[in-house]
Amino acid sequence: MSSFSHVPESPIYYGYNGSPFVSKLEAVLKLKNIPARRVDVPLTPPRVDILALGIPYRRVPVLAIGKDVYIDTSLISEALEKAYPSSPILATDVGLQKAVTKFYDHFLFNLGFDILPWNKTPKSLQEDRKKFIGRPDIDFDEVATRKELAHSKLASHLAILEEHFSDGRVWYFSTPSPTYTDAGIYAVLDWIRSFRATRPVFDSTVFPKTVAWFGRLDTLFAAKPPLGKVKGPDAAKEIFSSTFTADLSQIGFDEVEAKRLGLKKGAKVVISPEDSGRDVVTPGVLIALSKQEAVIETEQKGQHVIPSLRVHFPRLGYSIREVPNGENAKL
Ligand SMILES: N[C@@H](CCC(=O)N[C@@H](CS)C(=O)NCC(=O)O)C(=O)O
Repeated sequence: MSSFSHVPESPIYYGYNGSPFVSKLEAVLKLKNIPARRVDVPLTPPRVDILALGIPYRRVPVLAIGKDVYIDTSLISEALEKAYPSSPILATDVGLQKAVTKFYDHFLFNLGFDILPWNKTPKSLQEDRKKFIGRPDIDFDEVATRKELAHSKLASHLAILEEHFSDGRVWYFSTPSPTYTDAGIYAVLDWIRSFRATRPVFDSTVFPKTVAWFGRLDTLFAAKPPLGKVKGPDAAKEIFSSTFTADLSQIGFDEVEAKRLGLKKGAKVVISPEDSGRDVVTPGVLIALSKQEAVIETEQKGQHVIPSLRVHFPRLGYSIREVPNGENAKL
């Protein structure tokens, strides 16, 4: 990554307390000792401070390094590793780390969703999340009846972790310090543990090595200084006026993949997640494309012109499609 100026010392991210994916990012930031600052956004959209950047993407977290905005904890973590190489978290088995962490992101997040005490949540949140996961008829009372089943699945996951840690390793990949994978599994398990009913499942007599690994991370994170905060309007001002931009030549433009996708450089596209939150698309002009990343430049026209930013999406888990001519007005 290169730039016209230095990498900003303190990148800005958007999120709220209680989100396991925001916690995953915060775990990564703390492992890397990056003094990032958070813009607090509400639990449900609209999230005006993210929209103010010209980015409709509805999930959190989102992180900006200068004028480049990164989507998804997977790509955000890689971008942080490139921009802030000290205290590496992807120093070994990178492909395996990405695959394993994706497995835990997916299965443990879905499990946590089943364990969440939905009966104590406001109706408005329930309605929003039904839409978010694309299951308008989900019955949260029925989900509540599956709690014990979910606890049993959690025990099966902990059994796999126990098997993994049974050789006495300190961190997931036997590295000198925790990696991206430790951060990812820790954050989502910590979220699940926050639902009190799950506490007996984390039994140190049944899963001694796993509970000890969890405890080591609790201690390590408790000793880290807290991350900072910044207000949305100040964050937007700082992002728009930043002179730092990522070097897109490292991503390049993969013509073979572009052909497979039916896209050309400079095409007007929309990108959306393939799982949750897929009804919200982010429009822009396609400026870089690789097998792992797609970058669009936001193009905002209208009453209040918003300066362009570059928004980076992972390829896996996101779909890109060209906007037919007739729809161009929406960009
Ligand atoms: N794969 C995404 C998942 C992000 C995600 O699902 N975030 C949740 C919060 S934990 C979210 O945005 N939920 C809907 C919402 O808050 O509006 C990532 O790694 O960043």
